[in-house]
This record gives sequence, C-alpha cells and structure tokens, in this order.
Amino acid sequence: MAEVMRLDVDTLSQPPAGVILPAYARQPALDRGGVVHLGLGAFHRAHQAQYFDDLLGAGHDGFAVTGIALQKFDVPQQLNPQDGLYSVLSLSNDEPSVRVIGCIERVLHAPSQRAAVLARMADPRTWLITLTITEKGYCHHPSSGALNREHPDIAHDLANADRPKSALGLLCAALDLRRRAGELAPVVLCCDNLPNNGRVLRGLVLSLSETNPALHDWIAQQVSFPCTMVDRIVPATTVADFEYVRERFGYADAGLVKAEPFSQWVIEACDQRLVPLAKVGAMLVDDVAPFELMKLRLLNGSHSLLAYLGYLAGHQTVSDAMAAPGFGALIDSFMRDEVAPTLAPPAGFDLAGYASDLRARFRNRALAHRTWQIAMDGSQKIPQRWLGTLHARLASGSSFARLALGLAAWMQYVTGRDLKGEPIEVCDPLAARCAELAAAHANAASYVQAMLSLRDVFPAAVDTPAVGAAVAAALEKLRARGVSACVGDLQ
Ligand code: NAI
Ligand code: CS2
Repeated sequence: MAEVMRLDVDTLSQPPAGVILPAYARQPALDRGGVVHLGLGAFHRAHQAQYFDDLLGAGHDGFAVTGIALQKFDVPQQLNPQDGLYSVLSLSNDEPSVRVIGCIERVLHAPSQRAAVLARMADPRTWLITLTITEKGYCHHPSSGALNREHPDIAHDLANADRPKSALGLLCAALDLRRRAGELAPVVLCCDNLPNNGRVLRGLVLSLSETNPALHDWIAQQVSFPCTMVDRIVPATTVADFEYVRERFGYADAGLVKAEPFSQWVIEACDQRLVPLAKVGAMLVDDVAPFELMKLRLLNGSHSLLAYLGYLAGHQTVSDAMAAPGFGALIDSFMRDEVAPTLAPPAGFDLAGYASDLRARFRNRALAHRTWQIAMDGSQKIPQRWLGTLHARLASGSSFARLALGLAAWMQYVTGRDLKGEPIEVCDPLAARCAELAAAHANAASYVQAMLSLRDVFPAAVDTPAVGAAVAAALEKLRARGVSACVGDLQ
C-alpha cells in the first residue's frame, strides 16, 4: 500500500486535490475556545461540529471545540495526532464530497484527565456544553426519564461528587466550579435522540445535584438546557471508508466520519448566545416538540423497524432492507397509517413530503448503514421511537399491527438468537436481563408478557392485554413463517 501523509496542520499547507478545507485562520479561532463537547463520537463530528466550522468560516468567534472522550481512548488517539483535524465524507448516489473540519482543538480523555476536563468545562470562555453520549449515557430509566440511582456510575458520583465518572457527574462538578467562581452559566445542549431532551437532561442534573442544595438551586435558576432535534444519518466509519479516502484523495485520516448530505438542527430559542447558529442553517424555534416527535417517531421509529426486521431477514444494511420485497411498502404504511395520525406538525408542514424524503434517505446505498448498528441499545431507544406512538394508538382505539410486529422482532432479537437459531451479538444495557427472560420463557406469549413487564422500557400504559396478545401473535408468526410472510401480510 503506497505511503500517504496523515492529515494534520502540515497537510493543510499542501491540500489534497478536491478536498474542502477550513475557511478561516484556525489557530486564533481555536485559542478563543467556546464549546466543550461530551461524547465526541461520529455524530458530533458530522453534525454540530460542521455547523460550528461554518460559523468560524463566517467570522464568528466562540465555536472552537474541546472534545471529551468519556470512556475509551480511541478518539483522542485519532484526532490529537492530527491537530484535531478530521474529514467528513458525504455520500449519496452522486459524487462523494470530502470536507476537512478544523473547529476541534483537541480531545481530552475524562477517565485519565478529569482535572483538565473540569477546568475546560469551568473556563469562562466555555459558553456552550454539548452532548452526544448515546441514550444509555444519561443513566436514566428510559420509560420515565428519571435518574437511575442504581446505575454504578451514578451511585459512584452520588458518593464522590468531586471525582465524577458519569457525564451527568462531570456536568454537576463543572457547574459547581462556575457557581463558586461567580461565573456566568453555560448553555447545556443535549444533542441525543431523546424526547424533550433538554428537559430530561435538566431533570437528571437537578436530581444528581440534590445533595448540594446551593448548586441545585443555582442550576435551576441560572442554567438553560434547550431542547433540540438533531438529524443527520451518520453510520459508523468502516475500514473501506478509510481506504476510499486514502486511495481517492491521497491522505490518511484516522478521525474520518461518513454521512449523508442531509442535515437538520432545530434548537429551542432560549438563549441569545445561540442566535448565530441560525446563520448557518440551524432553526431556532419556540417549540421543538413538533419537530422532535416527527423525527423520532417517523425517522427513528422506521429505522428501528428496518433494523430488527431487516436483521432477522438477513439484510445487512438499511438500503438492502428497503430494497427487499414488501419492506418499502411496510415503511410507507407504517409512516402513513400508524405514525402520522399521532403527530401534530407545524401549520402548513408537508408531512407526506417529509415522510417521502425520509424513505429516499433510507434508500441511500452509498451509506451502507448497518441494521446491526441501529439495532444497538433498543431498550434505550424503543420508548421514544415506538411506545409514544403505541400509547397514542391505544388511546384512539386505532390499530398498531406494524408496531406489534416491530416489538416482536425486537423481542426475538434480544433473545440473542435469530429465527434460524444463529447467535446475535446483542449490544444493549438490558441484554443480560432479556436473555434471562428468553431462557425462562420458551413460550412466545409468556416471554412477551415477561418482556412487557420490564418497567424500565414499557410503562404500564402500554402493557395491556391487547398489546400482549398482538405482540405474542406476531412473535409466533415470525417464528413459524419468517419475516417475509409477516411483512407481506402488512402491505
Ligand atoms: P458513537 O458510538 O460514534 O459515539 C458515542 C459516544 O457516546 C462516544 O463518545 C462514547 O464514548 C459515548 N458513550 C457511549 N456510552 C456512554 C455512556 N454510557 N456514558 C457516557 N458516554 C457514553 O455514536 P454517534 O454516531 O456519535 O451517536 C451518538 C448519539 O448521537 C446517538 O446515540 C444519538 O443519540 C445521537 N445521534 C446520532 C446520529 C447518527 O446517525 N449517528 C444521528 C442523530 C443523533
Ligand atoms: C439511528 C440514528 O443508530 C440509530 O439508532 O436510528 O442514529 C439515526 O441515524 C439518526 O437519528 C438520524 O438522524
């Protein structure tokens, strides 16, 4: 394999042909800081950081990012040797494009650099703290949004507030430093796929800070936690992606991320410091909820349906599943007949057009978005993606056959065995618990009943005899006749 240069500031002086570069004097911008991001994964790099890079390119200060890796050391190793630089590979059915993002100054590793992390979060130049720590990173009960005090990291942080392990604990410790220094509070912006995400995060931080009444009250009065809806499909980067950039553009980038061209960011307009984001395409609105419900229930709800049914049918990617007989029609009818009636889009919003655009995005073969990746952490995702819709359907006495099939597919998935008995690598905080229930209940109906009793996932409102019967019937049919027959019957 030919030797190629690794992306770093020197590379920028000899730019690879065809690569979009940061359009600003980078070091002065980085010196001014502005943002700390907790959970520097693929999505932040392809979504928020690109908006921040646009703002720096438009001459705005205060949008340079210090990334915080909360667990592994992989991202610091990817980005710090590259002076924080990385590329976004935008893939569609047209010509790919590559853009180098310059707004990340460095990445700190919280477990080994906690003092430096807290110092940067408490630094007065840090006016914005953003988070993408996955749904499970909030250490909450997904069905209620309440703090899970039995979570090992939360139990640790409740007893060791000055040496936090969790993202919530880091926030509390940093906010306390600012409070005691008399500094202005930062904006804290959750960018995870959670419903009412700003309110949920605020409630969790207030719960964790209860042992320190002065801090608790200061947070309650001084810190804003805007709700947001975030949207860009950003699959995990594969070896083939790294090789593609190396071969096509002639440089190595350990921090490469790939994404679709589409990007959307809707933010609750509750702090003047957020206003510049509207200049680079973010929408600042009074009420995020209509946008959030549409996205979580239509996009993410369909994604999870495709993930579990697609995986069990042997489809490796979302686009493969969408191309399989019956799946496109299933997603059409799921969106139109089961989800859309539960939504309240803004006046004049073209909901059918939005849904059609989502289906086109799912058909983007260039993304190779793995069903297995989306299937991850279902216990943390299903409440906001399916159960709100299910509750609304029950309340209106309407059918929910596609939701029942999705729940049946998820319940099969988390048994750890597919419909042929082959093992599935289940990544989910409740994987062990689900496997126990599967082992204890060979019978579909009793297994479904046991699963619906998991109050961490299923609120009592959706644990009804009608739901149990429908999901059990769907699971029995899946096991007896397979995915294609079940999908075919729900056109
Ligand atoms: P990723 O796997 O690249 O990064 C996940 C980040 O979360 C890592 O920094 C990891 O250390 C951290 N994390 C994981 N478990 C944690 C825990 N228990 N406590 C604290 N931190 C934890 O994933 P990616 O693609 O960046 O997605 C992250 C989140 O962004 C998603 O869960 C979702 O909420 C949101 N998102 C992702 C989109 C995508 O297409 N990838 C699109 C829209 C939203
Ligand atoms: C996906 C989301 O992995 C998943 O659960 O459904 O990350 C999805 O790609 C984004 O929400 C799209 O905005």
